[in-house]
Amino acid sequence: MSKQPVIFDHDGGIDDLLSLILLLCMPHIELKAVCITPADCYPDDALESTLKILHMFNATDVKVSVGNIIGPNPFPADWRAQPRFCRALPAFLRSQADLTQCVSAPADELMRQVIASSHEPITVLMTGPASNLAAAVITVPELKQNIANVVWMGGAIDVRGNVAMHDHNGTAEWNAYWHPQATYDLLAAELPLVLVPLDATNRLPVSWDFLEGLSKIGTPLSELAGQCWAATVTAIPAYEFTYFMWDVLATCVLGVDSDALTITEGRCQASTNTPNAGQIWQDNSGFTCSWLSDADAKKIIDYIFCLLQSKNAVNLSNC
Ligand code: AGV
Ligand code: CA
Repeated sequence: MSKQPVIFDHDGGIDDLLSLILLLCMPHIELKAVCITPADCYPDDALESTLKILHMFNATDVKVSVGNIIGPNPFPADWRAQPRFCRALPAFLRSQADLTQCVSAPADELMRQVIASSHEPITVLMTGPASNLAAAVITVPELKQNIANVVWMGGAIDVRGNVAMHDHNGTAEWNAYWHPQATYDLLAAELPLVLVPLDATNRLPVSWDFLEGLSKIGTPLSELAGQCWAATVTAIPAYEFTYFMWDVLATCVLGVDSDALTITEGRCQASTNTPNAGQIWQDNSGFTCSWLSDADAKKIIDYIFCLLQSKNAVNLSNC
């Protein structure tokens, strides 16, 4: 069976890095490129951690680029600094960042090149704002024909959002809010899109039960993942500040049995203005898309635990 080619566009958060690890564990996935959106991170941290994770998996052929599109609504600085913690872990310090994997073209251009040159329609997984893909398909609409599907962690459809700003009514999710125009443009492109909104990710908080289950696996990879997730628990237990497996769930959509997922098809609209910039809601006159309206947390966690027993991390002997 041939592998499914994938472009991964992430924004360097702790769960974005965990998502990269899980993606590299999936035997049916062939990662072609990693695009970094400088959103919920500082891009130097995100680039170095990305290259080091690729090295852990000996993924030397994967091209990497940092984007230069900046949305109008910056993430809080505390959140952007959080993933620097991963850089300080011994397994990251011991790993090597191969800068020759970086291309000089910005991330939206790398995306165009990789989509256009793919021998079969490619999947785009996005766990940060949608800016790079939106720019790529607006400038070169023919690319749409070579996109098999798009999975995007973004939106809050029938639940409240997670943006708490003075000029916002709380209906948006942060990835959609960082660059509301890109959110609108992505929906308007009517790609074969599955949104992974807060409706589904709310099922997967990083709980103590989850961390205890993870601690029992005992592989170098599960230990490393456990250390990364441990860095998120200072957010527990206030609801607004709970850390969820937002991006990790979106990543699992690429590989978990479909009976773990409830996907709803419909039409959605997105706002680009205050007070609800970045809100995505169901609207019969909106754009065709589908979204993960629910997820079976137990099946997803079993799948994550299974992936973390992968032998793919050949350069990660111990932590
Ligand atoms: O809204 C979820 C998105 C995901 O892509 N990000 C974090 C995930 O990578 C923003 C975010 C919401 N709440 C946060 C976030 C928090 N408490 N800390 C860091 N980032
Ligand atoms: Ca993210």
